[in-house]
Amino acid sequence: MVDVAKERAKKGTLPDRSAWVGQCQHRKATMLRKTHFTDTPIKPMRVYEEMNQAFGTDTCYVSTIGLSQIAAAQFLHVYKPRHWINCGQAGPLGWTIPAALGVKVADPQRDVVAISGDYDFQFMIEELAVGAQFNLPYIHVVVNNSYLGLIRQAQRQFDIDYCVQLAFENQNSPELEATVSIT
Ligand SMILES: Cc1ncc(C[n+]2csc(CCOP(=O)(O)OP(=O)(O)O)c2C)c(N)n1
Ligand SMILES: [Mg+2]
Repeated sequence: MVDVAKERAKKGTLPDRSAWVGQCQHRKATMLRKTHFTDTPIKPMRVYEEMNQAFGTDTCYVSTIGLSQIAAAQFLHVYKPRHWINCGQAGPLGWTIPAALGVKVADPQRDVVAISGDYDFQFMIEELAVGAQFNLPYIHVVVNNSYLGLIRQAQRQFDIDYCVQLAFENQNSPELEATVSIT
């Protein structure tokens, strides 16, 4: 595709999209959404604000699917190519932990930060032990809303609330540390 585009540019037949690019850049610079909420419990937007402050411009984010991933794609600042590792936005739950470990193996110098919803995180939680066994350090941020949030949202908005249970009491990190010996 790039080759074809280059050829067309040479011939002068490539459409000029610079006005559209300019509009997008203007919207990005002026229409950022509010993140500075001070509510308790913490609002997800505030999580991303804190992440943007805590993690540097070299950070490589890994995520899979869910409200947490969709919001991450919109709120997190990614500064380099191939530093937003994602399986096509609608991926298989559980992918995040093994994918983060894979990125770390492929490039041990990378600062890897994974971001999951609570359900994605627990889907293949046993992989944390693999990370510990092979000494693959990375940071995992879990946005825990005790819900399959993306599915619950569809239930409520599209009137398909057929009493399918999507809320669940789940793990929290002190219990995890005790169970899998990971900090
Ligand atoms: C293996 C698999 N099963 C089901 C789904 C459908 N699905 C997409 S998001 C989601 C809920 C995710 O919940 P959570 O990880 O807690 O994220 P949240 O939306 O709450 O942020 C489900 C069940 C999927 N993508 N992959
Ligand atoms: Mg959730």
